Amino acid sequence: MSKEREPLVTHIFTADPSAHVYNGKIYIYPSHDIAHDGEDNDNGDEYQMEDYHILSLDDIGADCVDHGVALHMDDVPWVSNQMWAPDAAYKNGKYYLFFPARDKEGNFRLGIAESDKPEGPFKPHPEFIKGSYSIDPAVFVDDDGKVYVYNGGLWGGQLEKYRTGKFDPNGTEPAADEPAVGPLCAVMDDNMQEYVSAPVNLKILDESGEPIKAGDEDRRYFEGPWMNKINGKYYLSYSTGTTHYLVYAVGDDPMGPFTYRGRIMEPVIGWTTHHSIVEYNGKWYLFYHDAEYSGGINHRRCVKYTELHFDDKGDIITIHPYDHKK
Ligand code: FUB
Repeated sequence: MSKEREPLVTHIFTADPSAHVYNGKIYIYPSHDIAHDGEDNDNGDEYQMEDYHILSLDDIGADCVDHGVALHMDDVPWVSNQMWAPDAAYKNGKYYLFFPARDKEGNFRLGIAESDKPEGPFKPHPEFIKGSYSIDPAVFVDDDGKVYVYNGGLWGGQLEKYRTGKFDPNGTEPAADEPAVGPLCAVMDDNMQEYVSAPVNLKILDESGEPIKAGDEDRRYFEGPWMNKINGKYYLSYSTGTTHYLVYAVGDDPMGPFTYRGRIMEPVIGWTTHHSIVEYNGKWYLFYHDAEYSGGINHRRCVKYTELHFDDKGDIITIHPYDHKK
């Protein structure tokens, strides 16, 4: 039985879980960490992933099913390496896997692969999405059917290298007192093939309506965006990277602006923290990963889940990931 705050599976290392409910089950679209002994650095070279396994739970608490390899980088013509955090979406009777990977020039791009089944196998589009860059796609289908792709990650994810609008290999983050770089958002065309227009950086504001500054590392966007619509409000959640928090900001429109609201989860074991939030049978769950099972090896992570609670103002109650062990 899969239990709350325990690894969903341990026969492979998994991370960056994107959870969705399809056909009454919870499907989890994670990265697949490979246990190698290569370098661990700020460029993310330790995350050498090559394929995706889709996981599913028939119910909360049920045994987790690994559906095997759903897509391998050898089957994607434009990919050179590092298939990082994916997400999935259902539209027009098909399932779409969105994934980041390095192209033949070594730049991260987003690709799409399609299937008739939520667990795949997925058939990749031959090219990456034109105009896409950086990592960590999160695909949100709004009630009107419009599909938004959120993404972006600093450092290894290259987001700060596009501040001029073009890739600059020497591009850096803004100064500490300047507005932070926001996550990207683009709208997909109805056929789920291309962006309708170029991605834009979203605004995340503080309680005074001022942009969160790059030096505010407890609150500024780093990577791993996720979008939920809850009681008509758009909850954008993300990782703060260097300070290792999962946090969220709320807005009235899927393209923002968003106002910072608080912390979802305190740091987990391991450098990265990356999550998704899903409603299942009237309860909310946070899917996340940590490196507890591998003894803290950053690139040997395990996906877990725990119930998420809101207070009566709609604020998320902060989770302390290891408090249940005290
Ligand atoms: O798994 C590789 C990278 O680590 C992801 O893209 C980031 O979000 C971080 O979890």
